Amino acid sequence: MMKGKKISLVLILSFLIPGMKGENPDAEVPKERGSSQSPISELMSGYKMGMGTVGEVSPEAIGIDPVTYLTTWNFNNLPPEERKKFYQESNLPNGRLLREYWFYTVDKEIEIAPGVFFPAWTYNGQVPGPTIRATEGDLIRIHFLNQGTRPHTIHFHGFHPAEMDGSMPEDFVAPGDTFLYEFDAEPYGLHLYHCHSTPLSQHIHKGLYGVYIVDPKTPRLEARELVMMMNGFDTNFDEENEIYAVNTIAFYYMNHPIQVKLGELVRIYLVNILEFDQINSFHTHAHFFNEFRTGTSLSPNSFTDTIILGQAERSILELRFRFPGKFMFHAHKTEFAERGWMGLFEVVEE
Ligand SMILES: [Cu+2]
Repeated sequence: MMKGKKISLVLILSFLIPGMKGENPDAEVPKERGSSQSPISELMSGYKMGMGTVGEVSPEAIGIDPVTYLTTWNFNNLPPEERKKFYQESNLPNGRLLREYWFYTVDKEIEIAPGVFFPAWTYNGQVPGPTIRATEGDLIRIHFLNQGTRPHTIHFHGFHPAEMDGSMPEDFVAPGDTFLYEFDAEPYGLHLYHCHSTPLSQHIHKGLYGVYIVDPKTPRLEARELVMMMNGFDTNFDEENEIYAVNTIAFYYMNHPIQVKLGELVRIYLVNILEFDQINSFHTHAHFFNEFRTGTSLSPNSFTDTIILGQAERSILELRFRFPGKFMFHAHKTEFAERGWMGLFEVVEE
């Protein structure tokens, strides 16, 4: 990183201060910017400009492959027999659909950048936790078992009775204990869940959170759908984050670009759970998106390329890519981007 800053500074100085060029009459005249033979590309060749990490994380780094996480809800990444252990659907006599989940908490070390390990608290061994997805009006039932070492809960955003809120001391589930959460899936939109045990900042930033999607009864348009949780990690426990990411692993989608098709409708379920920092943001390069804040209306709130979200704020984003190639997306808080919250879409023609 420091090396990059020095190179940039020298380049800027040489372009801005005429005297610097005059000192060396034999120096070649810099070619036009954008030329493949320019001094910039020579200097930067073989240098990643801080856009990524060296090395790779292990396949089991966060309990789920971040590429798989993008398109996984209701454990649809698991083979049928394995999936039944964590998710089952059944029809109730009144015609409603019951969606049952088996969740547990467990302490687990995860790898958030190559060689950077974090002692996480997890739902079902993964960070973020498993994505829950229902249709408005379904009945959701969650069998919760605390296998961790601290009292935990699952606090859902969305409508539910007081005894299902998972936020008061009497709601805390002690290690080894169980609790049954049950509530209707409403309102339709994009929500989240997280532990609400105390101290809350610790229970959240350690990794106990996940995405909760409620689809409207009339489905949204068919789209390539992607789940993204903006998060961060305080690796030295000074209540400031050292690593920032979307879906936990720093720069993962720089090294593994998210494949999308030219012209197809892409829908992003974007949630911000970042602890300690007041805001997070999301920016797409060269393309604009419709933003549906909290996903609770079918009319977009804005058409833009950058949004800002506080903790627990979330938006559904819809866009179509107009050009093939690689396009960055990242926090437009530069510090976060440089510390891992940066990725690529790779737009391919069919
Ligand atoms: Cu907790």
